[in-house]
Amino acid sequence: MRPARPSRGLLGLWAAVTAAALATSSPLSAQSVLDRPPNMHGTWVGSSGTVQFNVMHRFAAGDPPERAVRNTPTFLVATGVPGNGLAGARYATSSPWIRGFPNEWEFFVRYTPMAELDERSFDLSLTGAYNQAADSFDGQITLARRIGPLRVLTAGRAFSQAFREGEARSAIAAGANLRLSHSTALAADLATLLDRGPGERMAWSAGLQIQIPTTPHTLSIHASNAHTTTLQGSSIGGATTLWGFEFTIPVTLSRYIGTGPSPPSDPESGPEPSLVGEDRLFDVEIEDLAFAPEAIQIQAGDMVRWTNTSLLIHTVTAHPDRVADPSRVLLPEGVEPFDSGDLAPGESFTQVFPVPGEYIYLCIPHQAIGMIGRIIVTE
Ligand SMILES: [Cu+2]
Repeated sequence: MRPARPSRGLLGLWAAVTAAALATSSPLSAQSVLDRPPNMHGTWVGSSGTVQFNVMHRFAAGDPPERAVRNTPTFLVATGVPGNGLAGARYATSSPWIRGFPNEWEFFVRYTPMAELDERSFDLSLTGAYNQAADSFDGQITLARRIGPLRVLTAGRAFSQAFREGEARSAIAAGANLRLSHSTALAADLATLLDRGPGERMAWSAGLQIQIPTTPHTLSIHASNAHTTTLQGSSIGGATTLWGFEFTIPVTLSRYIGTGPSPPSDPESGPEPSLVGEDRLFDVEIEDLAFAPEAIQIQAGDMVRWTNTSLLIHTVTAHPDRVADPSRVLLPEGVEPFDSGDLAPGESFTQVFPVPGEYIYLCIPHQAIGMIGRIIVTE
């Protein structure tokens, strides 16, 4: 028998995470399977105004002679909440682990207080969840960091009532994505309950992760012995290998209800310009799915240099004819549109701004998920 442990600490953690996640500024971000292996949730948080919808299916052929194909879909719906948070639910079906409850609802809140995008050396993410089938409060802490083409993730998980069996249990997981190119990665992970019983195997997965060119969608084609990707479901493996895929669909709500994503907030006081001769040069970094800073204020005649520090291709585009929704870019009257064209990782693009006014530009490959920036040019 496994020792039963009190779950009060876990409940406390869950409450704290929930409260923290409901607390304040949201980064532009969408989920990409390039940043996480198939059975790990990663540290991504969405932007509010974007609804993330992910569809995962895993298949296994049954016993002969019928060899009926069993299909275990997991759906995820989530949206960013202010304060680097994400709130959502997973609905996982045909799970064999919770007796009498094959369909799991998992409601969760994620909070990522530290992110590499904010120039930290790692991502730290906390998740609190309620698994309705197991009637269990679940928690997860995830650490992730990038080392060259590798993104490494580790997670600790705790369940107040694992698999509805009346006991608190915990699990650990680790995985990595290896970037092969700007749009493909190999990924794998392993997870284990810390007190595995008979018939309870480690959960594993291995997959090819793909960013579908010129769309905000990513696709994972994978194999795993885990049936679902709830926190509990991804912590236990079975004897059969399931084959499957996951497709991620960010839906920008504001595209459908009018005004477009709200333009970036007021310019930050920084960055400090450098001098090129007598001209001032401001640097903007192009990160994974965001311009940093998102908004800057400069003076007429200043230069701005964008540098792609991410592993994806991006553009800097203020050209109404080249974007899906021309109303989302803005140029002062009479100013020539500009477009960097594709910027590969490491490349940069410089533009001079002689005309005062407000400029709103976006990234063509990631316009649907609100990758947008703003420049205020004063006299
Ligand atoms: Cu982009």
